[in-house]
Amino acid sequence: PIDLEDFNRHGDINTWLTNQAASCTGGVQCTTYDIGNSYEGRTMRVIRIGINSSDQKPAIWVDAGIHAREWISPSTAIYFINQLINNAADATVRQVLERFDWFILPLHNPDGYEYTHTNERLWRKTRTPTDPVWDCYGADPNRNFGYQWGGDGASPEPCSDTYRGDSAFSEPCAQRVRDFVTPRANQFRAFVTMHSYGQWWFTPWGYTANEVPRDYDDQAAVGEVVADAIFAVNGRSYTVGPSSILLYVASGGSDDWSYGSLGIKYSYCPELPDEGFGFEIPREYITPVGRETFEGIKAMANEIWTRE
Ligand code: 0X9
Ligand code: ZN
Repeated sequence: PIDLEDFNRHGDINTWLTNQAASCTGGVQCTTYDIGNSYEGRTMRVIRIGINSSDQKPAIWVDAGIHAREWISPSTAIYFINQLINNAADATVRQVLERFDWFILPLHNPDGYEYTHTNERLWRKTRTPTDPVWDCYGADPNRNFGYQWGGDGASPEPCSDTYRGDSAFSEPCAQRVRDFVTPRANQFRAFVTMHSYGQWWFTPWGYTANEVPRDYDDQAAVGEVVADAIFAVNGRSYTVGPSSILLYVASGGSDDWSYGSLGIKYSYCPELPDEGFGFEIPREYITPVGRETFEGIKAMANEIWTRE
């Protein structure tokens, strides 16, 4: 079993996903998809949650844990899943389940995540061997996606923490997400990939600061609705805008890919809070951060629904 007020291990999270899916009641339908394995052979498990689910229903994609050390991101995805399944009697939860199917992958990079539990708390990348001479491991999965891959802010050096990988989608985890999301792209109204830290609700582009997307005004307006909803819960302020302008230029991110390659208009890369602890935000914050972010994402869903 997992402890919802603690950070959990990959195997326990996967078992919990299966058990949660089996326990869905009250008209809520849950399905799990094993979308493939990581480099070290760990199963990547997605859960779909909705009311009157179908392959045509508008859907929202949420993934977490693409960067291994950003533990508050998977814990927040787990908070979402628990609320969507076990609090579906709540009118606002029910409404977002009626309007959208929710596809949630709580651990995009399970090899890196497990390594942060067993060996090195601040590991960021995957665990594929990259340089036998220097004994380096891992590519940055958020530099490995195939839109503007290899551009600015992504290192060609295998030992770098922002190594882009040998080629676009060289990392098994990035391939699995690509192969699962691409055929469903028409269903997805939003793509949200959760990171930490800094309290930003990033919009594209990541790869360039020289132009903003054609849809930027809509992307930013929906982002501001999210920020307001988050602020209303615990008073934490988020800043909305392109990561390339607010933080730094970085190419090959999954948010740029979902928008640029798949055309999913509302593509976001939130950076969850740190409370001054950086990546090592303590477990006491799991519930408050989960709660406020869940309010934010419900507000996002409803704002998108209203606009369509
Ligand atoms: O650098 C990243 O991948 C993200 N920041 S983090 O501290 N979590 O590593 C920001 C990514 C923003 N999106 C793109 N650059 N596409
Ligand atoms: Zn990150």
